[in-house]
Amino acid sequence: MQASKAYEANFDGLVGPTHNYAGLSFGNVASRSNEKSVANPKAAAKQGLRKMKRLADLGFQQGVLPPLERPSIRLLRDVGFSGDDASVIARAAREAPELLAAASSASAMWTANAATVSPSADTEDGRVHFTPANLAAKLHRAIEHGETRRSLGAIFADEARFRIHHALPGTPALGDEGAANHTRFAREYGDKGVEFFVYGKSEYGQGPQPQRYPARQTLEASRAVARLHGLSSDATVFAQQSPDVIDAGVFHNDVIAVGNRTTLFCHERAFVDQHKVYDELRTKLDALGTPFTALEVPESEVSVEDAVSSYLFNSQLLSSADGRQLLIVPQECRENARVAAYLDSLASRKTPIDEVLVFDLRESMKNGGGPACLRLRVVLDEAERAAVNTRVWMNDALFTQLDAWIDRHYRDRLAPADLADPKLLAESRAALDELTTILGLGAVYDFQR
Ligand code: SUG
Repeated sequence: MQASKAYEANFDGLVGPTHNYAGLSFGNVASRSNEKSVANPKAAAKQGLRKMKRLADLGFQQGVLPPLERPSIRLLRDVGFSGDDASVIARAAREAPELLAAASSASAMWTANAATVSPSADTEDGRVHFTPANLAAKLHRAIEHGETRRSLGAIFADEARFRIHHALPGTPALGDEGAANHTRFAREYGDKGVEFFVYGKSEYGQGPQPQRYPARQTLEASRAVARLHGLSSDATVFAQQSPDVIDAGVFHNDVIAVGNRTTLFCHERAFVDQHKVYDELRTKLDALGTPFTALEVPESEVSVEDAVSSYLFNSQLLSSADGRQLLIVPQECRENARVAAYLDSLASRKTPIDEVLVFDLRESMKNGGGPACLRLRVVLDEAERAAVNTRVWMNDALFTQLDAWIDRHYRDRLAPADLADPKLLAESRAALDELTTILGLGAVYDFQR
């Protein structure tokens, strides 16, 4: 049977007005090394918006996911600060600035961590399944999933086509970081595919563990998501990330590997028993009549350290309508001589990558978020695409509206001390209030009253 035509849509997170550098992510080298530097939320939002626009202009299906309401007054009240909102912020700034920083993070911009998504071609009930990630490893991220679920519900509202689960219980045994640790292979997007789940450690099983930095994703969480989505065991592969690379700063699999259709682009040190992983992927894809190519980058050409500093693998691998494969990389890849040489050599090698496009995402990169972190992939067939809230698709009009909206509401400078400024909450609420109308989101924000 011919599968219906389907597309991979990318939903990028719009950077929120509180974007800042608080050093909240131990194990994420960029986050820690830029701690307390001054951020530019306006530039951050515009850099992300320009990526969305360019990819939409190139003919890709590009959607927008809204920021969450930050600072989270709810978190600050949950940890015991009381009084009116301004007093809550003032007391938190005085007594627990680290909690105020967690409550203020704009981390929902990295929508690769918003959820894991399985297309309808893979799921038992034929719906697109979403499981918001509990992000249990970090406080500032663990507070995202409830609001993320509301946003997804406002965009993928048709319950006959979309199933939005609750996040897994937020405990270390079930630590889940979403699509950053998940890739899907399929011949055409609408065909049944093989879903590839990568975990950092098993809570109850055997296996090596990182020593220096935390493994955020567990095997138990990955298996739970596959079960919830109704995926079959002959079309799923679970692989462990090398503990050594986690210790070198690879806090999510998408910092060392990216997959698209029949291609896996990764570093040679990405996985435990890497060749067994390829074999299992190849065998399971072969059973579906789907070829598989692993384009592996050796340490001798690009070290893990180069991969972490340049984010070569935090790239988007996209199939254009004419069948060419594009690699979307951050400009840090051009600034690293070995990575730049590798990318330049692609043209003369026989690889599945036909073209490389470079983007300035400096503001997000300084927090460890490259092109792939900023997007959530959702494969949709025509009917599913038509069921998505139409206002979130990027086009000239939406770009112009959002660009002006950023100009109206965003600061161009946000230092850590500014998080204590009670005006930031009012500014942020005013921005999101207006965004609700622009994106047709209904009552997605409750403004925590
Ligand atoms: O969870 N950084 C994020 C970056 C997430 C990147 N996502 C993917 N790889 N898919 C994180 O570590 C830093 C925030 C700060 O330090 O202010 C932060 O949360």
